[in-house]
Amino acid sequence: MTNLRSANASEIRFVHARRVWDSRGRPTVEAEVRTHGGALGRAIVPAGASRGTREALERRDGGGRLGGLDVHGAVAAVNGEIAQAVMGLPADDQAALDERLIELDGTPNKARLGANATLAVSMAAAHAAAAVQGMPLYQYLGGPAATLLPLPQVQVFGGGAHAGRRTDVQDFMVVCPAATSFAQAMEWTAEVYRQAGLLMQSRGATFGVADEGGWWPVFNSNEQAIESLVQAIERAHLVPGEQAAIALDVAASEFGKAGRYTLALERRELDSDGMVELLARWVEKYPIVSVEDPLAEDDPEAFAHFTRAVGRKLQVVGDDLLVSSATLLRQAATVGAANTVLLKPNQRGTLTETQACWQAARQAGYAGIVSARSGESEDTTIVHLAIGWGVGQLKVGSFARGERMAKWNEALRIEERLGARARFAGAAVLGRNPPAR
Ligand code: 2PG
Ligand code: MG
Repeated sequence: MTNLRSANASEIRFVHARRVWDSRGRPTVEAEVRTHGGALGRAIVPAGASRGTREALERRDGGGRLGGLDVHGAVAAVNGEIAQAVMGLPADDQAALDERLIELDGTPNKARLGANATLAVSMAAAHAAAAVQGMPLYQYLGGPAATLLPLPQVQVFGGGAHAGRRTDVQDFMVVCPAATSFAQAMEWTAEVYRQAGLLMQSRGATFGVADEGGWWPVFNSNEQAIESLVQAIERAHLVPGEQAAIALDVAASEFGKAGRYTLALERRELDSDGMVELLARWVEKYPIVSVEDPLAEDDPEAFAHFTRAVGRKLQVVGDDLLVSSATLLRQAATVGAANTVLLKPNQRGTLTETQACWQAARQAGYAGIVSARSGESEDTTIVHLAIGWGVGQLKVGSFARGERMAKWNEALRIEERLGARARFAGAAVLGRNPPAR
C-alpha cells in the first residue's frame, strides 16, 4: 500500500539553522527547510531597535560576548526541538506548521524558543512550499489575484533610535502617491533622496547615513527636518503633497512615558495634549499624509484622540501600539486608535499570526503597511508578503544600503514579471483598505 503522506512532495524532511549577520553587524538566525521533493526554502530574520514592549521576544544568548546579542540558543532550538517537531509536516500547511511552533514554545510571546527561531522556520517553510509549486512566494501566497504593487514609504532622514537620537522623530519618509507604477515611485524617490543629500552637503551637514540608510539628521529641531524634506521634494521638481508627500514615524514610545514626552532636541517636555497639538500643527502646515506612532504605546487614549482629530484625512499608523497583533488591533479598533497597522512578522514570530492581524485589520477597516526592521539582511520575504497578501503599502527603510535596496529591487522584478497585470496601489491605499482584487 502506498503511504500517501510520505509521497507528499511538500513534506518537511530537513530543517537547519545557522548564525548569520545583519545590517548592523549583529548575529541573527537563518533557517533552511527542505522538503521530500527536494525543494528548498531559506529565510533570515530581522531585528528591531525601537521595539514595542508587547512584541514577541527574540532569543539572545546574553553574557559579555558580542554585547550579549549572540543567537546560539535560538539556532540550537531550530536544529534540535523545532526540527524534530516539524519533521514530516507539510510545508504547504502554514497554519498547522505555525500552530505546532506556537504549541511547542508554550509561552504567550515566544519567550522560550525565541521569535527569531520560530519566525526563521515559519518563513523558510513558506519559501519551500512556494518552491514545491515552482512559484515565486508572492504568487504562492496570493494566487492570480496577487497583482497589487505596494505604495512605498521610503526614509530620507533617519533619526531616533537609528541615529543616536539626533532627532526625536525617528523616520522622515517620502511617499509618491501620484506615481503610476512602483518603478516610477522608485525613480521619484531616488531624486528626492539625492536632493536631500545635496541639501545637507550645501549646509555642511553631511555626516553619513543612519541605520536604515537615511541621511544622518543634523537639524536644530524636528520641524527643520520636515522643512528640509519639503525642499528636497521641490528640488526634485515634484509637487509636494500631490506627487510626493511626507510620512513620519514619530516612534513616540521611545521618548514618551506615562503621558510625558521629552523632545530632547528641542529641550522641552510636552504632555499628551501638547503632543497631539504639535502634530496636528505639523499636519496642517506640511504635506504630511501618514503619521506612525504619534503617541506612546502606553497612551492609547491620546492615540485615539489624535486619530479622531486628524484620521479622516490622514493615515495614522500603529506600530508599537499594535505590534502586529490581531488581539491588540481589535482592542484599538473599539476605541478608534489608529486607522492603519504596521505589519512586522518578527513582532509575532510566525507568518500565520502576522496574517491574522492583517485579516483583523481588514475587518476593522484599517489599512496596512508591511514593514522591515532597522536590523535587516538581504532577505526579501516581506516584499512577497506585501504583494501576496495584497496589503498595499511597504516600508523598508531608506534608498541606500544593500539590505534596503534588495527589497526595492525585488518589488521591481515582481512588477516587471506581472507586466500588464501589475496595479500600483497609489494614493487609494493611504489609511484605507486596499481596493478589492
Ligand atoms: C519602526 C522600525 C522601522 P525598528 O519603528 O517602524 O523603521 O524600526 O525596526 O527599530 O523597530
Ligand atoms: Mg515604527
